Amino acid sequence: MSTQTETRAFDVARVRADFPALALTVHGKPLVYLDNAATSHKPRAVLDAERTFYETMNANVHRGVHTLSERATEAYEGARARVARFVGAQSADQLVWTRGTTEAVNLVAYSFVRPRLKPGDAIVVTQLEHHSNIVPWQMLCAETGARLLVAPIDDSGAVVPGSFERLVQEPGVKFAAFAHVSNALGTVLPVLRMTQAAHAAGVPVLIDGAQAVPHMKVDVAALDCDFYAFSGHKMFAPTGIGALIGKAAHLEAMPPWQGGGDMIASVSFEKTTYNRVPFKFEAGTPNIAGAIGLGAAVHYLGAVGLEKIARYEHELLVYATEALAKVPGLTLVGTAREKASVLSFTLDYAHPHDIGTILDGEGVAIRTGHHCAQPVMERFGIPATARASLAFYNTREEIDALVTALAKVREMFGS
Ligand code: C6P
Repeated sequence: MSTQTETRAFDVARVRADFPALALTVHGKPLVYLDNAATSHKPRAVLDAERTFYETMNANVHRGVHTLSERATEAYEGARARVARFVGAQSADQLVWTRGTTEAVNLVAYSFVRPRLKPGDAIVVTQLEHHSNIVPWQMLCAETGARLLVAPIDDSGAVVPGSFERLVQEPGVKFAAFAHVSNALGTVLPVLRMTQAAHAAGVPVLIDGAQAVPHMKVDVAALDCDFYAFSGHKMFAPTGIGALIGKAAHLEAMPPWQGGGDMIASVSFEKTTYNRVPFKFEAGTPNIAGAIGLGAAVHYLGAVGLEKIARYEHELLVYATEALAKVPGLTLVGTAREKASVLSFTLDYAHPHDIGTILDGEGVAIRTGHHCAQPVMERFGIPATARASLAFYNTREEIDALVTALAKVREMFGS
């Protein structure tokens, strides 16, 4: 695709101008930011929304009758409605604000799954999961005597066909949790099929959408998943805010998990009654500015257009995959047919940490290591990879800069 066609389909230069951090230089070189799976940069619309909150309505929510508190509450609840709509939830009450994906998974583990487990029961995950979709389940298993069953992945990094479907049918399986998109490899999991298979076996599911929501249109109602978790900071919103979407009936039936202000209806030493959903899961003063920032981020994404973003990123991923294939000694780890925005690789003459350091010297930011997905590394028999992860503001020129910087690594380490 020529730059001209690219411009017509999707004006990447215009989008880039919205992100102040993309104009940074690092070690005297223009920043080439390819670490979007770790966290994304923020458009001015998000930065402005946070600033406007603090400058024009800073107050606590749900508490005051004064004007600022009413303004803050309106903006905060408006953001909840907007974010819920963005992922296809039928009601804003289905969205519980959390600190991010990690907290959302832990909430479900503690409040929904824990009371259902007895010794010998099981939870199904996949080998692709991020640690935050493994460890909370392991902690529950250790506490209750339940088992963790793991659907394996094949050499391409896709879940072995039929393995998940078989595991959810095993006796005693009470829950299944799996990623929508793998952060370590970029594999897109067949989440609709997996949800249907789990439901056919009577097993509720949680989908970890941390790496999906920034890259594709997500519709939780169409997926019919029981829970869907995601983080604001990976989708161009501030850190410290994220969401759990839950089916209304589940959220109603679940006990609260943290006690404190705002999650109660009334408190006395004899008896405390809880607030309604979703507030009963939101103890304490929330991240008000963060929620408003996330609301602004989804408004921004909606204006750019998720379909356009997905198409552009797919083309960029194909371009990057072809470009990296030409780098001598480079092995791409994760070659599943369905992939989104992640290129994990090794070089047979340099350790990933050395690759990352040399690339940084060239202004190219990638992540190196196990990416909080050590079982994935173990599956491929490697300790770490170098990972370039894309967002819709990245360009072909930046992929070329990555390839040029990799040539420097070869100069220094290659034979
Ligand atoms: N992955 C990465 O570099 P939090 O930290 O709660 O916002 O998100 C955790 C998380 C959960 N699931 C997936 C699939 C993820 O990718 C992440 C975060 C980052 O890959 C930081 S470790």
